[in-house]
This record gives sequence, structure tokens and C-alpha cells, in this order.
Amino acid sequence: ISIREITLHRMVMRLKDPFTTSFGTFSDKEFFVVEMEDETGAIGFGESAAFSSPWYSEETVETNKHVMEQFLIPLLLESPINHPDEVSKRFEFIRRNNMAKSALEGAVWDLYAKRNGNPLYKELGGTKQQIEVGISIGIQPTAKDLVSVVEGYVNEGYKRMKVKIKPGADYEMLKEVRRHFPSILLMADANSAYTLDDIDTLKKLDDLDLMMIEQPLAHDDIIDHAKLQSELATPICLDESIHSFEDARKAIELGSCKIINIKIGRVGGITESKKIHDYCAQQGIPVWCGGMLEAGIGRAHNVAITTLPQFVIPGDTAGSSRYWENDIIDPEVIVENGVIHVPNKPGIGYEVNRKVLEHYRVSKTVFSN
Ligand code: OSB
Ligand code: MG
Repeated sequence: ISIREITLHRMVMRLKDPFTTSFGTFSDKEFFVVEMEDETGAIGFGESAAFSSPWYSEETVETNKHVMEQFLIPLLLESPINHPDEVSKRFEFIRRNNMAKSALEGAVWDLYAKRNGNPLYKELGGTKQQIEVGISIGIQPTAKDLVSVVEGYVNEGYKRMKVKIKPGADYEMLKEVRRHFPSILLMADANSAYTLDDIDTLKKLDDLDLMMIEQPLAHDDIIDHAKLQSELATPICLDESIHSFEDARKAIELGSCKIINIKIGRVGGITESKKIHDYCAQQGIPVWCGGMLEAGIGRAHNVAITTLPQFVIPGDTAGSSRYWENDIIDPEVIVENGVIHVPNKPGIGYEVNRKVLEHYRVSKTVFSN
């Protein structure tokens, strides 16, 4: 594969509804669509995951731009590659900046699958024709609001409800949800809002029959999480703390979590995601696919990776209409009864809608060799 041209489309899309987490509220998603063309004219697409502000991780839209333009794109244009697995190796000496790496690697994977005439999910070794999905629900003003939002998604058929929590908006709110819906699959995501000083609050959550609690403690911790897990019946799932296969191995070895949320961007791409997936399968650790409020291209990559067998828990890949007035892919991601039917067309399996892409695009930069 000889990459001839890489185009960065800088995008801004307004979310239908602002999304609130323990660290802040998102109203717009700014990101890059990466378009990549090889010597045969095959085209692949990737999407950057970082947010505008470094709240979730240290990466931002601007750092993604800087690192892609100054370091990663030249490395891709420099010489041909044989397989997408080589991309993460080529990028390895650049420290971190996983979301920048992943945006480019995702486009290489799509391009490679299209060259071969295969759906991306099959190139990854995926087996499922349909995937089950849940939904992530932002912090609501009151328990009553939360219950009615949950009810809406239960009626839409989503298979698992994830509720964002923070100190002061946790046990009592979740208790109300549990009281109204005694048998739904329910979990909480704290996005690092607690410390071990909050252990009494966190232990109370054990009463609510949660599937898991996601990232209760610091974004860079695996030690305190291990202490906490030894005191909690509810499984801990790590999100922010896991940036690589090595992080996953260490967290599992320490007993810091019993479940892992895999986000392709956070771990630096599909190749690293597969490594984590395979290791978790070997260790009997369930995984599921997280989300970064992606538009259609990012969601399509998430759908593809979720077809791997150890993705045994419904992920956060909700339908396009949950986020966007108009998504950038055609058809949009449709969720029916909590299920996405995996497309069988080559590559990511969805067409990029050029009209919508251009509508939300604020600038475009082309790199070629
Ligand atoms: O922790 O998974 C997270 C959204 C923004 C930042 C962090 C997270 C989230 C979500 C929503 O939970 C995921 C999605 O619906 O794409
Ligand atoms: Mg999370």
C-alpha cells in the first residue's frame, strides 16, 4: 500500500442535546475526518476522537492536528506498508498521542479492506452479523428527569443503560432508576470523579445490582482501583486508565478491574484494540466498545471492532440519530431493538455523505508526496 494523498477535513458538528459528564458538558463535537488515497485510487476514512478541551485525556483537536501534520502524516507518506498492523509499529517511537495515531490508522484499515474487497469487520476477524448496543446517558438535573430519559431508551430497545454519575448525583439517582426498572442492565460511569475517601458512597452502589462501575477513581490510576475492587462487589470497568495492551495487562494482573472498555482512539488504533481484546479473551475479562461521541465514520469503526468475539457486553455505539441531525455517513447507523446490523459492504461498510461532510466542514488540508 503506497499512500499518495491524505486529506484532513476539519469538522464541527452540533450535538442534538448537550451531553454532561462529571468533568463538563459537551455541546459541539470538533474532529477531523481523515481521507486517504493509495496508488490504486482506493480511498479510506478515519475519524479523530479527541475533544476540543483536554478534560477526558490530554489530547485535543489541536494536538491531534499538530501531531498528525508534523509527525505522523510524513511517516505514512514516506514509504509503502504491507499491512495496517505496520502503522502502529511505524508510529511507536512517537510517545502517546493515541487519538492522533488512531485517526490515521483507521483510514489505513478502511482503505486496506476496500482494496481487498472485504468488509472491515471480516478483515479484523469479526464474526457477528449483528451487535447489541446500549446507550450512555449524561448527568440529568433530577432523578425524575433521569428516570424519564431512561424510560425513553428502554422503550427504544437499548440493551444496557449507562448513567453518568458524580458526587452528589449518584446513589439516590440510580436508586430511583433501579426502582422503576428492576431488571434492566444498568451501570454507572464516574469519569474519575471519586477518590478512595468516597469509599462509603461507592460501597452503597453495591445494593443496586449494577453490571459495573466505570472509572470511579483517577484517570491515571490502577493502584487505588485495585484497592477499591477488593472492597466492592460491583465489578470495576476501566476506561481512562487504559491506553495500551501493557496498561491492560498490568491492570488485570493487579486486579484493578474485572471488565475493560475499549475505545479505539484511546488505545491508539485497531491493531492495539485487537491485542487488548485477544489478551482479555485469554484472561476471561469481558470487554465492550466505548464511545467518544463520534460521528458516523468513528461509529462505523466501532461497529466493526465490536464484531470480535470477546465484545460480550453491549457497547456505547448508539444510533446516529441519538447524536446528530444529519450524520456524515449513508446510511446512518440504525439501532433497532438495541441491535445494529453489521454492513457487508467493503471497508467500514457505510458511504461517506460528501454533501453533509462539506456542510459541517470548516477547513480542509491536503498532504501528498
Ligand atoms: O467516558 O465513555 C466516556 C462521552 C464523552 C466523554 C467520555 C465518555 C462519553 C460517553 C458517551 O460515555 C459515549 C458515546 O455515546 O459515544
Ligand atoms: Mg467512560
